[in-house]
Amino acid sequence: MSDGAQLPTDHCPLCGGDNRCAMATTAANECAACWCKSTTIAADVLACIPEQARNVACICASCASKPAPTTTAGVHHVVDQGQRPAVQLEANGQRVLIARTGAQVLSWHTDGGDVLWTASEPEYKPGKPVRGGVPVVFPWFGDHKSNPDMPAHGFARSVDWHCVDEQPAQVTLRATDSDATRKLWDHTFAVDLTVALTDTLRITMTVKNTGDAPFSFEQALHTYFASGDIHEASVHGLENARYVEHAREPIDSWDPAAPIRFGAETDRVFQDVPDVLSLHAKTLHRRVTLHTDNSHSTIVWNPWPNKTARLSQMRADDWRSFCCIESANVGEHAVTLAAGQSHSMTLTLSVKST
Ligand code: TA6
Repeated sequence: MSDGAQLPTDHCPLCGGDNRCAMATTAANECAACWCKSTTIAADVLACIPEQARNVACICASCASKPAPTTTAGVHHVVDQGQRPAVQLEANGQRVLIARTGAQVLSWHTDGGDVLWTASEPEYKPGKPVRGGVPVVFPWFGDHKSNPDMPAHGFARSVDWHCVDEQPAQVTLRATDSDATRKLWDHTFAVDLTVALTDTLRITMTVKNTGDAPFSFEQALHTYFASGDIHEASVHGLENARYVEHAREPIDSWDPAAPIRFGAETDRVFQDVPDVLSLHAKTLHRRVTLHTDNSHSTIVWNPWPNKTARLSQMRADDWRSFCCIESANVGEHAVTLAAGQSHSMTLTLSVKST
């Protein structure tokens, strides 16, 4: 299959046998539901079909009926809502969906619902982040410091990551430099994102300098949390922390010694932050605790209506139901790595009904 020879269309690409189409043998549909017309075959099975064989030769009835190949317990290679390659983790009745594009955690379903939030008009496009879940920000945060043509929040959330390790209900995805990334940021690197699901969701971002010169980078796990009614939500743990407000239309005044409540556009970068924060989503009867390791910055963001109107994938009232609490190292806490050095930042999320 690897020599690129023209594939026989009358043989099953999986077993080479007669490929009377798996679905054509059903009474009604003449191949209507077969993978060559749609993706009704389990994604794990589909993933075993060489790329060049897809949409060329139908797989035969026996291969189509085979159970998906054995995978690591709790790890399934699937497709996301945009038919993009993704990985689903399952454990303790919970499931997490991670798109390979950007290694973006898209959802974390628990018995209390999705702890993460997705915009109302999401776009699942190749090379594009979905607005929601946990976009990975690297190697710079926000707008590029000197070139407005550069992608906001860096390029990591837009490139294709690949799976380098699987453990029960845990996967590690990796992105490395390429001609395209070196045009934007002329360094060689490897970034790993390890996502592990137990009764918590743990995300570890490890950056390695694979070059021969030092480099500095900023990073964030830009987590969108379902907040319930944002007017009733509060963020705890950042009391009296040093911050800079970046909102264009911020609240007139607020008490920095009190938990954060939302009454206007909020876009605050906190520095020297504690390792434990929490979101109280009152109307969801939910408290989410964020434990971090090696994260010295936190950004708390809600766009309020006027900025929401300027954002992609959003419906006008989306601002009412989410807030971002982003575990990060930005600004003065940007990280510098010598050649061959690595740095890891970990976010562990736990959720409790209240
Ligand atoms: O993290 C807060 C922030 O920098 C906001 O200013 C807002 O721009 C948000 O990120 C979303 O950025 P994005 O590029 O995903 O639209």
